[in-house]
Amino acid sequence: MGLIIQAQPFFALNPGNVTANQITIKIAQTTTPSLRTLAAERGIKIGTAVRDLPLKNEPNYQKTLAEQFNIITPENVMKFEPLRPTPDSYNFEKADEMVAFASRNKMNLRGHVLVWHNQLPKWLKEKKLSRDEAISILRDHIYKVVGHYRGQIMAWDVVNEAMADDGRLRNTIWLQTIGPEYIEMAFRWAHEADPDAKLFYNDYGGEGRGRKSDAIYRLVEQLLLKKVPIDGVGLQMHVGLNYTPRPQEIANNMLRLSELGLEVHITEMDVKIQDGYGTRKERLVAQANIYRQMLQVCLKASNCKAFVMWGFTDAHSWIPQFTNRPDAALIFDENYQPKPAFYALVELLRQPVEVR
Ligand code: 9MR
Repeated sequence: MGLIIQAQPFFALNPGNVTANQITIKIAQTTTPSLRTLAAERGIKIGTAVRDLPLKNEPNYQKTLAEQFNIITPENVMKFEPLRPTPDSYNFEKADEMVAFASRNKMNLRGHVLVWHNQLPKWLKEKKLSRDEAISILRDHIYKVVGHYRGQIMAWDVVNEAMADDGRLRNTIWLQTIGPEYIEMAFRWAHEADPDAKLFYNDYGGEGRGRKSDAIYRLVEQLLLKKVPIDGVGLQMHVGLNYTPRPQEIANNMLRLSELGLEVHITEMDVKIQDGYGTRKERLVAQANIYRQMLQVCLKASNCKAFVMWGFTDAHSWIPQFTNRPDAALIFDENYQPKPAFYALVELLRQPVEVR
């Protein structure tokens, strides 16, 4: 009986206090295989964004994270601003802690993010940069950061959100100072710094078909024609009960990217419920269906290798702060209890491949 309690990869959701003779029955009723075990059997990574503070301070956060996921993305600590407090100094402390946590728990990492227009340090935003200066700053940053983590990052989000919603390149500091070539430069520098890391272009709003996803497709197609080292496209998947791209369109988009030889990762999935209809319970069921559908699309696409959510507990999600409204967009509630969305993912991963 003791063997059953300790058997990995199962974990007790509500272990309770039971006597030795009751243990087998109790555990059988309340254990669920972990997402990471099931995902590994399906040949994909399942993951989440991770914040430094709860990782440091909340045992439940650490425990659930280690039990359930086999890939993590630092939510903020690898961004330009925290890593580069001054032009001449780098601060890797928090990011190093996360990398060490991943290593201890046999998890992979998605590095996030090398080139973005947000979360840039004040010294950089306020500086009047010549093209050469901008190139030098960005190149040094990429060499230094990717070099520091060489061999430890499975995939880097090299360029993030470079496309505007109208299908033109977003007018960012990098476009203004360097010009559109900043994108290919960034990929080449990242590849030089870590030839084994997979290099991704990552964006939101281009999951299904439409102007933005077509523009992203053309961008990566051009990069490949120029022999730029790019391995994949990240589909962020910040969606809500009222606006979720149709699964068939996402499948279609994944297929055309696979025909270019590119991988796809779902990189930042969450499902807002604040704009939906019905009781909370009904919304959580609708949310579970969306999570299920999106994982299903990924499982069916031969080039979809990772399914990463933008957090896992409603206690730590960017959405309430961003929308200024309460929400519950993730798969565990604020007390780290699994929600219908968690069970929907487990159930889908448990199904034999043929019936999916
Ligand atoms: O979740 C991140 C939040 O904590 C930060 O305040 C915010 C700053 O812009 O960035 C959030 O993460 C974003 C990610 O890096 C890129 N895609 C969109 C994510 C949500 O805004």
